[in-house]
Order: sequence, then structure tokens, then C-alpha cells
Amino acid sequence: MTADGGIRCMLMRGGTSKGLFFLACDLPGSAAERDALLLAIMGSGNPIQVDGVGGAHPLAAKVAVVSRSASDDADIDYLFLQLGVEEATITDRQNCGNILAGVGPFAAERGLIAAGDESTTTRIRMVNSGTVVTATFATPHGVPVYEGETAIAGVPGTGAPILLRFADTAGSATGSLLPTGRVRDLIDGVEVTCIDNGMPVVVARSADLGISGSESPDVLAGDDELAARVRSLRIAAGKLMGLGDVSGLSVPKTTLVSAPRDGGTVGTRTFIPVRPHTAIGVLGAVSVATALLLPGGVGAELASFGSPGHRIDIEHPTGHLIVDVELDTSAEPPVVRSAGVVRTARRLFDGFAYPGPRPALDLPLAGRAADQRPIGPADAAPS
Ligand code: NQM
Repeated sequence: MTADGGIRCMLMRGGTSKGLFFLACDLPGSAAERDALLLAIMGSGNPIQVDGVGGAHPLAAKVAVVSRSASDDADIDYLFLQLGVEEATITDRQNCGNILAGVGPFAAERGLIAAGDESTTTRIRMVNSGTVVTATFATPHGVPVYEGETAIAGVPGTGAPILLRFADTAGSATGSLLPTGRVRDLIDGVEVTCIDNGMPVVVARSADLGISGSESPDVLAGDDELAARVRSLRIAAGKLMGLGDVSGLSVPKTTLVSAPRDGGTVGTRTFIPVRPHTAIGVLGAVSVATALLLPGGVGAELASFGSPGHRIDIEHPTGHLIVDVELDTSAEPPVVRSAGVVRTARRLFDGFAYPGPRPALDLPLAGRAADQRPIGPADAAPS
């Protein structure tokens, strides 16, 4: 912290999301103090986050806390925190594969890892779930570059590719790939597949919730009846998935699937958790792709699988997200071998953030539900 209260951090775009990246050692060691500080920096608890640096959307109210890893199987620890916009909430109950894209370059920028002369491959432990991911990104002359030729849907222009390879993502938040113990469940008269391959997601058919699946996020955001149905579906699914009362939580997400319209495998509209996503999350997409590959997965009959392989082309409101999922369906229950995705990221700003007034530390945080207190490893190990 600077003498006048500034906290060192970097603003980065990771995939289709944006957030503040901190070194763990630049934040308070106590989770409660850290959370109060981050809520104040972001300006959460106000719809336009006018008194903070948040982007007035859940996709731009994210935080990565990064440190050198103490585990043998990882180089870097990455704790993801999702902050609320209207509500002053903060939770570590989910991963974020988009923000993850910025973690390797950030760690190289801050000297946590030694970068290679051309490219760098590093092992990142997602502290939220304990999953280790391998990230490969360009570092000519040992310095991360962000410029490149790779386009990802939902982001203007192109950037340097960042390859993310996941293993052991099944059961990230719930302990199992199929947390209800079944491939299909019936909730509110709607057939769903509740899955957790990196992100707990409820997959249902768009038509079963009264939409075609081609509506824009803005149109969906104005549909109060749909919002009520999604809310009810995810709350019931949360209980079945062993997540308890999820009314104040950011998981599970809901993805409504339809037949593809643009040459992809499947059409999707995703809700985080009730607000429509402008694209789809990375691990959300990995979970949806896995659901479609499962024998009996809801919506698989709508999907158009091309040549045999593991490449699933997910259509979303702003384009396509291609994920590569290797699933062994000969095992019972099926076993996920690996998953991969390509993203880009960009350093947007580096400097110091100045928090405004914070909630008193001995009082519960405003708008923070009891079950939103961090339940995972509370702090990334200081570097
Ligand atoms: O699923 C949004 C995003 C995400 C999460 C959300 C993500 C993922 O688009 O891995 O990336 O689900 O809240 O950043």
C-alpha cells in the first residue's frame, strides 16, 4: 500500500471479461478485510459503480488474486473473486476461465515466473477449485505481448493467442461431474442436465422456456417472465446439486440450448446467474459441451456434431466459442480427460487503486449473504 492508501493492481481484459489483477501480497491477509477493500475499490453496491473502477456489469466486476504457488504441481496460484454490481457482494464460489487468460501474462509482468524467450508455459492452480490449468502464451525476448492475429468472439480486433488446457475440472464446485447423480432431471416440468465440469451449469432447451434461442441479450434481459423461470430453475437445481440455497450465489449458471444457426454445434443463451451473458463463460462452455457429449444429455439431440473428434463449436450471442473436450463415455460415470480453449488477454492499465470508505470490519458487509462468505481457501499464499 502506498503512503496515501493506494493499492497496486493491473486492469486487464481476460477473454470476454475484464477485471483487476492483484498480487496477493499487496492485499490484506484477512479475507474479510480484503473483501471490504475490493468492494470499495470496485464501487460495488451501486448500479453504475460510479465511486469505483468496476464496469457496471458482472463481466467487468471481477478480481484475480495471484501469487507464487507453494504446491509442487503448480507455478502460480490464482484466486478468482466475483463482485456484485448493484449489491456489495463478493464470492469465491466459482472459477472464471476468461479472467484466467490474463493470469499467466500478469504473473510474468510481475516477475512471479521466468518467461521463456519465445513463449511461456506455466501451471496455474485455480484456488477456488484446486484445479491446475496449463497456460501457454507468447513472450518474445522474455516479455508478454498482447498484439497478435487471434480473434475471439465478443472482443473487437485481434490479440496474441493464449492456450488454456484444463484437466480434472469435473466437480469443481460440487464434487462431481453430475452432482444430482443423474444425467437428466425434471425441474418445474423442464428437462435439465445439471453438470459441473469447471462451472456448475443447468442445461435446458430454449424452447422449453419459451424462447427460440436467437434473441439478443437485451431482449432476454427485458423478459421478466423468463427471468422468473430461470431463477426458479436454478434455485431448485442448486438444491439438487448439493449447493444449498443459491439465491444469493453466482452459481449455478443456466444455459439454454437450441439447434445451431451459424454452422456451429449448438446455439446457446447463458444466464449469469439470471442476467443474460453477452457471450458464454469459458468453463461454462466446457460444462455445456460436456453435457452435450454425455449419452442422454439434455439438448444433445439438437446439436450438430461434425466429424468425430472433441471439437465443440458453441454459438452464443456475439459469435462462437470453440472448446475441445475429451470425454471417456465408456467409463461409468463418464470421465473427463481434458479440455482446451484459446483466448486472448490485454493489459489495459497498471497503477494504484484508491478505495473509498469501507464497511466497518466488525460488521457484516452490506448485502452480503451469509453463504457468500468465502468457503474455499480464503487467501492465496503471499508470494
Ligand atoms: O465460465 C462469466 C465469464 C464468466 C465465467 C460467468 C467464465 C467461465 O464470461 O469460465 O469465464 O459465468 O459469470 O467471464
